[in-house]
Amino acid sequence: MAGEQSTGSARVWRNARLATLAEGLARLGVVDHGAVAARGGRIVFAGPESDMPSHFSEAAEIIDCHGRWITPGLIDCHTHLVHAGNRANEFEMRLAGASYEEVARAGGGIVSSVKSLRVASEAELVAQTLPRLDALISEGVTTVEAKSGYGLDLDNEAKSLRAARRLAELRPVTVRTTFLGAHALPPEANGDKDAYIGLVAGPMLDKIAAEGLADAVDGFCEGIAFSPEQMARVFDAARAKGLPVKLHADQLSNLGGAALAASYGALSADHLEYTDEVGAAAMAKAGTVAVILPGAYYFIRETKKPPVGLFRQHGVKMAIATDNNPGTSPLTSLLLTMNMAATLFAMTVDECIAGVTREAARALGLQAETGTLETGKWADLAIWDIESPAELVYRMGFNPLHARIWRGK
Ligand code: DI6
Ligand code: FE
Repeated sequence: MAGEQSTGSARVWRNARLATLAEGLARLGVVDHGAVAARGGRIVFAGPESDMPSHFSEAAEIIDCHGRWITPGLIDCHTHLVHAGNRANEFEMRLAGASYEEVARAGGGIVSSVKSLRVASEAELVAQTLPRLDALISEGVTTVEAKSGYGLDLDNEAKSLRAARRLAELRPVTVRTTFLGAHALPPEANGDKDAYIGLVAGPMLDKIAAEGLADAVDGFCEGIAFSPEQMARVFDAARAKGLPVKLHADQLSNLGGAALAASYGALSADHLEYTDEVGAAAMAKAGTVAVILPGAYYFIRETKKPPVGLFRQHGVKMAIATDNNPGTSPLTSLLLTMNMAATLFAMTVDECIAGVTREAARALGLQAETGTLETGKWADLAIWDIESPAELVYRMGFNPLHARIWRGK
């Protein structure tokens, strides 16, 4: 009986090659003849098959992986997945020569997505978002972050976050929600950014925190959005609620966003094309993860690359994400995102794979739960029909996923 207790309903994936991504191991922590065992949704063993306790090989449900590779389930740590409609029209304007900032200043941009989201019901939002979520899931994503930021008033920001929470009830995936009230100025604010920030940091955050709708707080620190001082007011309010912060920083210009985020101990600073050495050093000191978003860089044809070399030099951890959003990154492939990070920013294969697993978990504050194949973590796995991990980064538009396991199933 004791034996049965200890095996419970364990499942074992054997005869596999593992990229464990365990911290501090060289080259993705590869195990050539590996096995993973899970029970109760958690990993109870991951390592060489010859080291696996024998009770797992005796009593568990055993899946032969025939030498396939297993990585941690992928994590998309920065998305604006919940949105309504699309902005293909603005894409055409930009193809005809307008810049992203020009489109935004002409009343398009984020505000046009706000109009679409406000007239959509929560159910409609969920229905429009599910195909994007399914696209991510089909490539092995087991955790996804979803921001608000297209509601820009209390009811619509709450609606957006509720829709994000609902996704996790409809699909086998972990959803982390982020309140991005400070994304853009809504039309009814009549240009008064300080007054709007007062709402974001006051009644909006009060209600969203009270309802437990957000796992973190984010903002857009940029000339076309909010100043470092305004973002600091939002971060002070988040801190008072015990919510971690992140920041869209230095995407189109250097306002010192990375350093600001670091000074609040932010989980991550994201985009970072214009971040300088002061910002990189501050992030390293604070343990703030750099979230690299090549989809947005590509789609708005930015030419300034994020300072990946500086992040390496200073030991800043780097994650990679889709930034899925209707304006600057209508991208729902984390595999393609890895290829872009490698091709556009010369990130290595190992950096790319760590960037969508271990470091993406860190960017969400989930490093104790997911992102590596290690005992105690959620049994979130992706099983791939590949001969080497480099293939995950190398291909463009091909999906070699064999199976995806979320919480052991
Ligand atoms: N930076 C971005 O790239 C997205 N948000 C942000 O702060 C763009 C969002 C949009 O254009 O809808
Ligand atoms: Fe974003």
